[in-house]
Amino acid sequence: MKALVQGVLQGERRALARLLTQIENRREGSDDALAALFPHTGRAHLIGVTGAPGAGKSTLVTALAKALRGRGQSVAILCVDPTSPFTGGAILGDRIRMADLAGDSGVFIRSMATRGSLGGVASATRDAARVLDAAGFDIVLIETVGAGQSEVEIARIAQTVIVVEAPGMGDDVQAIKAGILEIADLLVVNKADNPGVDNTVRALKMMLELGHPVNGQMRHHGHLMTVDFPDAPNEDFWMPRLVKTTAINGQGIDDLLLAVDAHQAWLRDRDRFPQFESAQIRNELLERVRDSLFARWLAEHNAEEIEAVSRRVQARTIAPHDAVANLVVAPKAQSV
Ligand SMILES: Nc1nc2c(ncn2[C@@H]2O[C@H](COP(=O)(O)OP(=O)(O)OP(=O)(O)O)[C@@H](O)[C@H]2O)c(=O)[nH]1
Ligand SMILES: [Mg+2]
Repeated sequence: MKALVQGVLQGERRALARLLTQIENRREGSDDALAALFPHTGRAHLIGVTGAPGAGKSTLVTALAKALRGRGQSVAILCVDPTSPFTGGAILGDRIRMADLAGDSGVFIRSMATRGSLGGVASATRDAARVLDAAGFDIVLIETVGAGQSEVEIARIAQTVIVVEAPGMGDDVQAIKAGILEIADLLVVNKADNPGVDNTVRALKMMLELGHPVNGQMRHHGHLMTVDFPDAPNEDFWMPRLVKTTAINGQGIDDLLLAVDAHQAWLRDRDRFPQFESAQIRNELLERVRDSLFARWLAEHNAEEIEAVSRRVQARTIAPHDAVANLVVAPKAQSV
């Protein structure tokens, strides 16, 4: 894998593709390869693009990549599909859609089928993004379907998070998943050529204003109220920007790019990148510690043991809380 690492650092596409596969499959030597690349990371701007299935994320990412290429920036696209049972088809669709980017040496497209991947989607995505970062891409666009936990995990990886909505999906305020707006730095209402776009924009604007402490206002027990922020002046909150796009014809993409730039400048001017990175690293370390302790625990306990304890819990002879205490503390021979 050493040769692959060298190849990646020299910008060789084949080496990059092969190393990503090796790492995705957690082949022996993956960790060493990642460690060798790590000093070369931290330069790319990572942009997460998430949202409901079919909102137009891939189309938007393609349009965005074209616009970035137009400015001379190199772009890597990472499509993460953690949930879809139609993974093969979805990836094929994305490939066809993104075909107009093919042949451009400044663009690299990669789909990750992370279903059942060891160590989880977040860490697989993080590793792949790091390889792309080390390979020297200016921008790494990471597309994931907003399905539960994954969009929040992306927010921890990307510096800028774009949440994509489309008319008919976001009109009903209840339909907007709690939490997804909270991670949005930029909110895109795509398919602006469809009817109902203004309703969607209005609903989202309202939600954004309710959810963010701007203009000295914040939500308190569900009520909008005016408060002072002595330690946190208003300009220290990034108010998510809302951009209307029609990804299929490129309308609004320039505005979106300006909004991306504005967010980046906002982070840079406040020297937020180191802060962001240190929080991210802390998260990662805690996640990895948790995973490694759990892996160790699993290796020390067998299925029958766990089955036996779960039967005792079901029979009400022991409470779950005590069962766990025993399982975690007791050495294998005498557990519970
Ligand atoms: N009318 C219209 N259709 C669009 C627009 N953007 C995307 N579409 C269409 O919407 C469909 C879904 O687009 P995708 O880009 O695959 O959406 P996605 O969010 O990546 O979908 P998944 O990855 O499957 O979740 C495709 O048929 C696109 O051509 C748009 O701005 N207007
Ligand atoms: Mg897609």
